[in-house]
Amino acid sequence: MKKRRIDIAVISDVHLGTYGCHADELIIYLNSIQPKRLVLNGDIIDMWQFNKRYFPTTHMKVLRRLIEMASKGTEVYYITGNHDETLRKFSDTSMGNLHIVDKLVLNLDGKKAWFFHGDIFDISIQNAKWLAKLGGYGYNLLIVLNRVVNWALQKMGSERYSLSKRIKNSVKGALKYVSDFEKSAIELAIENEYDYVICGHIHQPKKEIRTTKKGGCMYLNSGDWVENLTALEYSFKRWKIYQYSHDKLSPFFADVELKDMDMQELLASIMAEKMQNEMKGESLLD
Ligand SMILES: [Mn+2]
Repeated sequence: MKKRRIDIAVISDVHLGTYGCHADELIIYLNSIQPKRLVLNGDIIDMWQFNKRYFPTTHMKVLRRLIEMASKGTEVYYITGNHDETLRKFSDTSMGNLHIVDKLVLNLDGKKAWFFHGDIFDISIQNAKWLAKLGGYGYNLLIVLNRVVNWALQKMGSERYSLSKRIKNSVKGALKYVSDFEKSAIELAIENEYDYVICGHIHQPKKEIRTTKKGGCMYLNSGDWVENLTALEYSFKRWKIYQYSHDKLSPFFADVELKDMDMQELLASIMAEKMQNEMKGESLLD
């Protein structure tokens, strides 16, 4: 099967290292594409959960595949999120085609695209107005603010701010949060004259053109690989939402090596072979 050639693929909220992560499906997706640029828009590796010591082979394989893509010529941008904020120490460093950043601006066929994870809105979602005035400076300020609040919460013995918990607590609250999030991202993007604003974080895939009194902008969200199994793809000057569940070709890209790694199956086949040989040996002796 030929891999699909696309200009840009965007994924986010993979949460490697957690039970909810659909790593197998993600590997199949990554095997099916050959993007010029791959944007990992935050929460790829979930470092909040690392103390649980869960990191299966398939999750490792996702990382290997990403590195392989970078080594084969894809420009890979790892934008840090809140669950992988530990990597913010390495922001603005590059290793070959792999770049670690906090946010990214790309020129797409003459249009300005702004990529960031979106956790900057966690603490001050109501304050997009003054935030917009601060521009890029406000973004960095909010990253620090979020970090300080989380640090303080942990010091006081309570859990750090968790969006998923908040969403689970009330459906109504969650809906409001999502719409506030989208509104903040759009206002901020219009204020800064971006044509596209591309986020993750809220696990809600979306593509929508929005206008305010000040102008218009396309809002995009790549969704997640926990529940929605979605990505964003940019080719031929347009954006599309990719949905794994609608991809009829995905079975053809299942990783052979990955299947071989099913240890139980592998052990069973080794045992079966061994038993057969032993039986043959016995019958020879007879
Ligand atoms: Mn997040």
